[in-house]
Amino acid sequence: MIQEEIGSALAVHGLILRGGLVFDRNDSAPVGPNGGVAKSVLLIGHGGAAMWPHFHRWLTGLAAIPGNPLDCWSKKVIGGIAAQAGARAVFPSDRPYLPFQQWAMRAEGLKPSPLGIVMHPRFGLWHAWRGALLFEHEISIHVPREPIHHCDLCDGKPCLNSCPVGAFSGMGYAVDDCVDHVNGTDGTVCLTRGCLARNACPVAAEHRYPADQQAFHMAAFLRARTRR
Ligand code: B12
Repeated sequence: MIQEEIGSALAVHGLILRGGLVFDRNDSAPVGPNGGVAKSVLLIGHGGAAMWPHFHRWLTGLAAIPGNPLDCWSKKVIGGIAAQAGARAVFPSDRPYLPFQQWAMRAEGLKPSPLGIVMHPRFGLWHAWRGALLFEHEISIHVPREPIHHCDLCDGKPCLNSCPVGAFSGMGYAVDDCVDHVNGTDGTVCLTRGCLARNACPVAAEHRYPADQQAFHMAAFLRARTRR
């Protein structure tokens, strides 16, 4: 299966190929499909809410799913494509955590926003990764020219002034303050409409997730934090 075919298979589910990289000797590359060390990886994710209707349709009518249903859907869809492509699929929620953001920044030439979430030139903060395909051979990778980093051009940085408990600062992300707030009675807006800091970003507002998707991710994030 060549990369265009993988891209077409993903598009049916609202997913996209998000570049890739050939591991170098500074990487502790994971194991590939045949048990050897992987030589390369292709990243898979979504821009904006494109995958949401596909996931939602799949979820509707299913009995309760243990764990995060989005992880379950990602494993089903991407696992199937990996099998056809002769690759090993790995996922952002796999333990121990794989450095998805670091791989992705190299693959697409991206940089983090002040929130820590990686900024995308087209989708702003409204994108994520759902999996990756590992290969034991080198694949040909298109290396992007360094894209615009919107945060460099953003004067007011409203993302840093919009969290009700100041969880985002130059000191990093105060996860416990965020979780305590979102779990409390004053956190209803964050819980139902999504992170206020992320929503304050003026970039790519047209790709902002719909309210039900934002509420889904916030609930999943709280569950992940509690399970730790
Ligand atoms: C653990 C984790 C968390 C932890 C935070 C850990 C921390 N100390 O900051 C918790 C559960 C709190 C969390 C929260 C969120 N996360 Co998170 N998280 C992860 C996860 C599963 C592992 C990170 C890791 O340890 N990687 C391994 C190390 C070696 O790699 P690294 O690149 O150096 O990782 C560092 C960063 O990823 C950072 N980090 C992780 N999440 C977040 C979130 C924020 C806001 C910040 C500042 C930093 C941060 O912590 C790591 C260690 O320092 C990654 C997926 C992955 N496998 O990377 C998603 C991931 C980083 N999270 C993601 C997202 C979107 C979120 C949320 C915004 C989810 C939401 N609600 O929609 C929230 C933020 C809360 C909010 N206010 O909205 C996305 C980021 C997408 C992007 N565009 O960059 C990822 C890549 C998952 C994905 N499927 O794409 N997350």
